[in-house]
Amino acid sequence: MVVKKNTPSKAAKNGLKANKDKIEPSYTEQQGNGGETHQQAGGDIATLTSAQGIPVADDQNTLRYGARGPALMEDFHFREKIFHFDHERIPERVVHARGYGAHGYFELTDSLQDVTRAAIFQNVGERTPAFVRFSTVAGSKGSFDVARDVRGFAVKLYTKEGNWDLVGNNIPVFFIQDAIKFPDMVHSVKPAPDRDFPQAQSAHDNFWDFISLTPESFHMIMWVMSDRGIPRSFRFMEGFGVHTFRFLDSNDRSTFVKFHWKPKQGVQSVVWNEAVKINGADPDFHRRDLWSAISSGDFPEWELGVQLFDEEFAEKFDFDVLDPTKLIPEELVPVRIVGRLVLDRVVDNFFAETEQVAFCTQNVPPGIDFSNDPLLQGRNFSYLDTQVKRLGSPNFTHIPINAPKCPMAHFQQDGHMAMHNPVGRANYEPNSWGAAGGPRENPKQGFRSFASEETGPKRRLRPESFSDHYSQARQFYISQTPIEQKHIADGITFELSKVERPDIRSRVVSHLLHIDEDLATTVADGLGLPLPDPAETTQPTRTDLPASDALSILKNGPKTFAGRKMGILATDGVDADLFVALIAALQAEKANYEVVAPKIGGITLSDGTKVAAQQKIDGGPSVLYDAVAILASKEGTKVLASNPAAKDFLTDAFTHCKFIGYSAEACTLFKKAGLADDVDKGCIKLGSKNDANAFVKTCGALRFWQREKLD
Ligand code: HDE
Repeated sequence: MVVKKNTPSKAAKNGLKANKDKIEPSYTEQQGNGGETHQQAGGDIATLTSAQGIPVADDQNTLRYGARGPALMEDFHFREKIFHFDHERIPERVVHARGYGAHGYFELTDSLQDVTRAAIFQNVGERTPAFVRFSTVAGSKGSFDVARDVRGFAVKLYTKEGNWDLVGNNIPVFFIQDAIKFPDMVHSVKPAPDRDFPQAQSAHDNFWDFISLTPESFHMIMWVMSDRGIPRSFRFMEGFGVHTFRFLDSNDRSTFVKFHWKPKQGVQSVVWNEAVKINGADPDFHRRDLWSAISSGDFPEWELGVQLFDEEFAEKFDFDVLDPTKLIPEELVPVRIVGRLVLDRVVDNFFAETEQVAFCTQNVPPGIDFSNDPLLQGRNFSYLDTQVKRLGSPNFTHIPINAPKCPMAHFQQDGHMAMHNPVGRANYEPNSWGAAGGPRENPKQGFRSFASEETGPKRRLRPESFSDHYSQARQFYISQTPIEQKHIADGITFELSKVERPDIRSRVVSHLLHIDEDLATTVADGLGLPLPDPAETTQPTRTDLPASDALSILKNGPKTFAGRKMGILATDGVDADLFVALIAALQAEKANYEVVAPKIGGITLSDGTKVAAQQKIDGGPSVLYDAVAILASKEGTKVLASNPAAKDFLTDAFTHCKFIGYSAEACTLFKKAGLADDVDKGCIKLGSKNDANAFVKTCGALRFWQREKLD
């Protein structure tokens, strides 16, 4: 019998050759030994080695006895390779499992020296390295991006006096008031224990059962059911520290502070029907967006704002500043902008950085301190635990992404995977070895807690000052535009229509009656449900809280199409002048585009120019774009009219209130899509190249909301 040795295919070899210049070293040492490339033996291409550095001669065949005989235990290369593969996974985060991170910096633009001694807030112009991880909460690591959910907005700031983790969300309030309810809340939204579904969604019995029995959650519910729960991308979200924190100045004088991140790109969301379709078309929609923006040099940026207030304000404010289900309206305490956060570098390795980054609310530098918010207190307890479980060792701070970038000196030692251990003789303190005895405490520069005075009996209780659950929910609702209010009603109706038990649906509506009667009636009507009695409550809803414009997305929308993406559905033979003018207008506006064509090979313009396509029509539905243009020749329109995906492209863009530019020849597609009678001012005919600029400017409004009928 002839024994043939299995060798890499010709194509694989050619591929290697063709990409020779691009081939990265297969393994780069993580920081710790200077980040040098590990192997460079011989020729242009590095020789494959084992993890021990032994050069590998054959990576295609296991060592075996005879041609068809058993594998041999002696095959250390096979053993090591499979062993390592078997151990590649670490537990995913118990919440916020699906996330995406990037590097950047924070730059101070307004000194906060007057209220905090934190090093990061002293010198205007100083930059502090940052790593940010955005996430959904409920879904597992492999779930889709555009779930209706809260988004995590966790920022690690590598300050000169240690790491500061501001572990926030894109919503300024939370579901619960006491950390002891967190496991229940999370269990209720995650898949049920018996069937292990639904995944990454809240539209089910367990979640709404818990919510309907937890009236304190209703303010947060209004936010999650609003368009804030389905952001367009991470770049277009606000971030909030949620809890009240303290700043401490050099005399340990305390000022309360709430943190805000405001996106320079503006806040923007998608609509629900669109979200559902995006998740099918591109489950990685948000991570792809962040990766593409940063890779193309369009660096997303947020302003850091602070709301500062003192005990006196806290005393007279309508709600308890320690209650995390409440916010402080910006009209009452303005947000002072003090810096900017820029994300300008994607990760080199997702696992090493984004997966292994470990945030802890306890990580605060001198000058920043906690308040007694019971949720924050519980979080301070929780995060260390979860990191040890996930990363497997108390030495997770030795992983480069978690290590401070300022000097560290302590006597902690050993443990799994310890990379830095004390040197010299003394590993304890106090000691009498003088300077050789290692670091000492520093009462002047070191972290000091605020010396608050606490009194009261030890017991379990929810303070009376936390008992108003509906007034701010109502305030949020009345601050929205009619379109946004409609989306909230639609969102709740959709979710409850997936709830099987009518009594749970009814119980939710009984709470909505305390928030807004019209909202409750609309939802009940949408469900075909008789209006229940209002839920029992000890606190009547306050109707004197004024609307706060800052709470609406649409009242604060961006006025430009910059950073947004147009989908240009184009065919062969399309007017070259018009096509070129549209691209130029988009580029002038700093907007992006993709060409969507019947064939991925691209199109030929009327003047014979070939243009590459980025998407074939069925792979590039209009839900992936902020606005669309349909540029077709007469012949090309016929091709589109017979293509169901092209009709969907148009009808979806229309249904989702997007601006639609179209060449005169593309009119036929409106007819074929059944929209001939519906053409409105959001559908803009591009008669000549001169219309392109005006069209792109119009797209700055992002949606033509007039199209969405209000009942
Ligand atoms: Fe978290 N949360 N959380 N959380 N949280 C975690 O830590 C927890 C809460 C937030 O991108 C866990 O590393 C408790 C509020 C973000 O890595 C865990 C309570 C807010 C992230 C944990 C809360 C957050 C987490 C899970 C109730 C907004 C992702 C994995 C008291 C202000 C960070 C991990 C990342 C992650 C506990 C409530 C934000 C288990 C006990 C409120 C953005 O430690």
